[in-house]
Amino acid sequence: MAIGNNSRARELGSKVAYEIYVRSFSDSTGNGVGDLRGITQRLDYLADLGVDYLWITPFFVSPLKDGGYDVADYRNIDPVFGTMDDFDELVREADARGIGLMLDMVFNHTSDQHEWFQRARAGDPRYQAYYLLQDPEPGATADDPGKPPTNWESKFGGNAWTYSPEMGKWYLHLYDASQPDLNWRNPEVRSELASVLRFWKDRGVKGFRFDVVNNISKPVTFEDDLEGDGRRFYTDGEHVDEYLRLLVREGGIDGMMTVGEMSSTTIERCISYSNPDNHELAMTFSFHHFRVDNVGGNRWSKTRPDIPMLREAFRSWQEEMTAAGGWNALFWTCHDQPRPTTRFGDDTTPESWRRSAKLLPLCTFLLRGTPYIYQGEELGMTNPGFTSIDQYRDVESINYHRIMQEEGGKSEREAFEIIAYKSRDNGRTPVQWDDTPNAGFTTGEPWIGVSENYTWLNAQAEIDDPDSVLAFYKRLIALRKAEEIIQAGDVRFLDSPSDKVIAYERTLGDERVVVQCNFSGEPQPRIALEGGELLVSNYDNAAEGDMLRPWEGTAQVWRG
Ligand code: ISL
Repeated sequence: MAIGNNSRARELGSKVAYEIYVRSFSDSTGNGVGDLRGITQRLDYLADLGVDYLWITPFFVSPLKDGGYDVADYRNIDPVFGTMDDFDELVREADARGIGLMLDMVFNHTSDQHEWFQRARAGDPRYQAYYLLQDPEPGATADDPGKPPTNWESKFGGNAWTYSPEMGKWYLHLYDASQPDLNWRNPEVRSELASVLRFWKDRGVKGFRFDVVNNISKPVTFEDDLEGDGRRFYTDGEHVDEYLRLLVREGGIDGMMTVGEMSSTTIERCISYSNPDNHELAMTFSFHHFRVDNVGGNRWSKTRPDIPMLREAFRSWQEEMTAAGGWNALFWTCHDQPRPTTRFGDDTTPESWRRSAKLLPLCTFLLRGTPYIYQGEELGMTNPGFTSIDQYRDVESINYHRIMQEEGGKSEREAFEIIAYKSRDNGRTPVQWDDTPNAGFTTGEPWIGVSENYTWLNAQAEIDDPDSVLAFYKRLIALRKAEEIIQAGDVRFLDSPSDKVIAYERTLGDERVVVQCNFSGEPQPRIALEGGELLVSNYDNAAEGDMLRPWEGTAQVWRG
């Protein structure tokens, strides 16, 4: 093991985080939107599950064009989500249960409703220097501003520049036009953002998640991308490490629980961001395992996941990050992805649903890193099976539904099928708490529809069932906390006996754990090993003979 820092691995490796997409978690007021008090009311459930940290998605003042990732005021809470008193109460109550809060810092961009952008728009040069503005070509008018400064594409579709007639300038937005990118070259921007961290740390926050933080360092001059959508010019830019170190130092958060969301990144860069010697972040999220069901590299496509590719994504990130002292966040999904049971498992029969909803965490919880559960995943929640685009709320999904038809030559139905499989809203339907109307999420009209399967797939039904997906998550969390080998052991992938099987081993001293996972509904060959005891399985008994059963995951241990 090359890390040479076993105590850090034990510390980070013994923790489990849980992501709350606040709008869809639990509504305490009946206005149809989840809120902070809703979280407080569910803390006993979360404590019983056994998680250590709650990453809560943005609840700051926001016009909610992008679900709160468009922040208009970093220091105040949007009334739709509650008040500062609600927040303080949540911190206290979570603390009393040994749970720390992690806040989501959206520092690549603000909302266009943020005071900084409003002032920039009104002509204040000090605030214009907070954003990335470019002059238009000569002769530009409000009606005809000419060509945008570059051909870069916004991640949500369309050009990444919008012309502001008030300023007479173009501004860059890697996301929606209502999310102007901040200018991190400006030291004032950097210190403003560091002070936001201190503000929340002083209120008792225990950690932070940084949104798309590897996109903060943009080039000095902007040029067309003749090969792609522009991302190669701003992804993992020249100064990201330096800016992160500064932010961590000035924000006073070194050594805290931090995770950076790294979009289109590399293993090499993530080693740098998460190696403790660099005093940047504790760990990183990367998305390579979400590429396994892109057809021809295109995310807006639908196919079953390619398991050898999935194995290679896990293998390379696990082995290479470990070898160089990096640390991975382990996750199957988040608020930007469809439900993993539908996507990587099989939710078409009750049996395959239950098995595969347990296989997925078994496969990742025994890897090296810190697991993140996304709300409802621990229940095995599925894509909702919406039937019309009117049921979707997400700006990205609605844009791409149109773009696929206008530019991709798809019929409405073809475009819709892809949205129904890949849309972020598939993971944003309300958490299914019980079998009462709206799944116990709200007494009002939910902001987005509830999946119809809530009548049988809900927390209340699973809490009392020892064979439930929920019970299995609890077991895995307890196992991770009990076993040093899972927290801190080395990791090595084993040759797969079939292209549907992912197998790896963990080792620590003379202990060894071997994990084998069958990502299919058919029996698949397994690596037959002598001796060892069953550590955990999603079947009642150990696999016998040389086959894994449908969706079987098994871990065996040798205690040296
Ligand atoms: O959402 C995606 C895929 O559906 C990604 O491209 C996503 O935009 C990317 O992972 C960045 O996500 C983060 O920043 C976005 C916000 O919309 C996402 O919710 C957030 O997780 C802009 O702030």
